[in-house]
Amino acid sequence: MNAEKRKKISKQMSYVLRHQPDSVGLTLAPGGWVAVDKLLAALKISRETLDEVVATNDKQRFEYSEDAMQIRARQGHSAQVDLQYEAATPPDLLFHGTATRFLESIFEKGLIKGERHHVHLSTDRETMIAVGSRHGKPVVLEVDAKQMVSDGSKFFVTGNQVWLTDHVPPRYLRELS
Ligand code: HQG
Repeated sequence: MNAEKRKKISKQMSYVLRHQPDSVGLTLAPGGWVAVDKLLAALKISRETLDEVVATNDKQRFEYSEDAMQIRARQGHSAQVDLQYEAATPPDLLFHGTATRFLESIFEKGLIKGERHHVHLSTDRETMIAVGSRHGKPVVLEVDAKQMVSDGSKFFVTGNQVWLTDHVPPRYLRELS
């Protein structure tokens, strides 16, 4: 399968597993899980194809259950589902990539999750530049996760090292030059 074909299937999977499972007659079980055989039937692809897309996905967006009978998106959902993340203690500093055009609003309201379940943060500045570039001229914000934890914020980490939280108030944010 070529990279273009893999990307197309990955996008379909993101749509179904994060946003609109009902568009193909599926529902997400707690944790965001869907039976693999149902997803294969819905997307009309083989298990071999699915395995290849999951294994080669640039951001490791999807994961199988331990018995490999179920699959889910690791994060990024807007569909209503209890994702059952377990709280974890983040590193002292995290980063968020965004576009310069959002900064004024971000320093007014903080980082908000919008349609998604959480605000997405990372330990990796480089990745965050790429994430910000999706929206315009990229800029990276430093998040004082240590202070947030001591002030009572909860964090979650996904299997591909994306850190999630509910809201980052402006006082914990600093623009990196
Ligand atoms: C911004 C990708 C104005 C926020 C990435 C972002 C990520 C505000 C945009 C994942 C704001 C939302 C998520 C405020 C936040 N005022 N703008 N108060 N607070 N924003 O796509 O973080 O490829 O929903 O900075 O790798 O860009 O999909 O979130 O620019 O992990 O797997 O509003 O999506 O992963 O955009 O990206 P998004 P995001 P995937």
